[in-house]
Amino acid sequence: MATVVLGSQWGDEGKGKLVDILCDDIDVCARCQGGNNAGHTIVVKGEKYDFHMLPSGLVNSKCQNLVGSGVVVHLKSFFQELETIENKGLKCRDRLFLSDRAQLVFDFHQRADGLREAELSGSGKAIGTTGRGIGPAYSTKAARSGLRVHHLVSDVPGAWEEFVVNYKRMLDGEQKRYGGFEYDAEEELSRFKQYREQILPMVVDSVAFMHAALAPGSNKKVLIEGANALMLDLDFGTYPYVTSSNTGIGGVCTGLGIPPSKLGEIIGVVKAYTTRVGAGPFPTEQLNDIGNHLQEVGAEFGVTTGRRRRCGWLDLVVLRHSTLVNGYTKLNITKLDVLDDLPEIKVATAYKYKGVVQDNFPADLSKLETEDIEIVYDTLPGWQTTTSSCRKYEDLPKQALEYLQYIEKFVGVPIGWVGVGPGREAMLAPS
Ligand code: 2SA
Ligand code: GDP
Ligand code: MG
Repeated sequence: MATVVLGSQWGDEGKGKLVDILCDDIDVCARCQGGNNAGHTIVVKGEKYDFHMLPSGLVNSKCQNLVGSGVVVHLKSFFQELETIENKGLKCRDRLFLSDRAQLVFDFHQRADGLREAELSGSGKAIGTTGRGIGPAYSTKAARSGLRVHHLVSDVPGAWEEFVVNYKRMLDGEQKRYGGFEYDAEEELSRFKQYREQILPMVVDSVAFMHAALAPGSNKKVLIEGANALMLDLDFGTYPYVTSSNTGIGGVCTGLGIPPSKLGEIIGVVKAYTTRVGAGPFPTEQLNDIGNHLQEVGAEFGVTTGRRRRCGWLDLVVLRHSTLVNGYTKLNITKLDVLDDLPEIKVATAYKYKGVVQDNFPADLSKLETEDIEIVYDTLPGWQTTTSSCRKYEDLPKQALEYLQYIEKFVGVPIGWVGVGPGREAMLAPS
């Protein structure tokens, strides 16, 4: 059975750190969706690793890593990321695999991403994407005009010529849509010819790869690393202020070709407060000293774009919605230490619309923008002492334990881990 790690809020909960810790005992780590929009930071013995498209399991030298079929792959960034990690002393190439069904991201997808954002910003509706071409690449995939890894590496006669024809058709489509921007197609195509040789040894049929790893008797332990988070899910997040993949549990099955019956533990990673990067609703956002305090103490900057993250209180309405969709069996609460100095801590427990409690997170985001919406908070006492040096769950201050129990009780899912710092050693597990 595969263990799954998913973001439960708007991303950057600290998924990478948990994945790294679990990978100590994992044989295969797989990414199922997203692309190099993600940013997963891992800190090992003071050394920092930032992963964007590659699985965080690469830090563990015994772990094989798969970029699954649901991922959109910008090959230039793929190789740059690989080189950056290898320069830190990790040997990766012989244990990194790429699905033959993964979609390719071209530079024109990134251009289209920027041009669409510029278009939307005219009406104040820009999404605040990472500019990595994620939306346009998933759009060409859904429109059935995209190119996949197998198209690039095919040895069928005429495959390259066919690749070029389809590439030009796709580029032409984007240029028509965005007013004929200048573009050096020949340069990109010649690069792709080189990438072909470079990726060939890594390309696998990921369905066969995953099923071999999960086969009874294979004795392999598999972990699936979610990217982004449920509130950025294309269907269940704050649409249209979302990314273009299914970041929830659905994306795990569709992005790897494995059935739900192969899924074991589903771990929801929950930041002890909430952050969001990019535009869109954020009911518990604190545009005040509290928000600034969380941003500064939590060092909340985007790992991919360097953008300042918006900050606010923990939103249990969001967490309940996320739990319903993803079916967490355990939670990892992270960055508890960031709350250390606060005299009191608030958590949102309900939204009221026109005075009536809403049971679920609304699909209609405009409700959240009216004066008829009220965010109901509960206030808990802070602990005002440092937790970052705690190395046992039981050593956490009483008020911190009560805060954790409050979350556990509200969502009805046990806490398996609590983070009190960025390093591997700063992860506590209740006995
Ligand atoms: P996109 O680029 O099309 O996926 O953007 C759509 C929305 O999804 C958000 N998004 C993210 N939110 C949080 N973290 C992400 N990764 C980076 C990080 C972000 C960064 O780890 O810090 O560096 O800015 C991520 N990726 C996508 C995005 O902000 C849009 O709201
Ligand atoms: P991800 O996208 O979910 O993997 O999260 P990011 O890596 O984008 O952001 C989480 C940030 O918080 C990273 O810089 C981590 O090193 C850091 N981090 C993770 N867990 C903790 C924690 O428990 N406490 C503190 N202070 N930092 C943490
Ligand atoms: Mg991140």
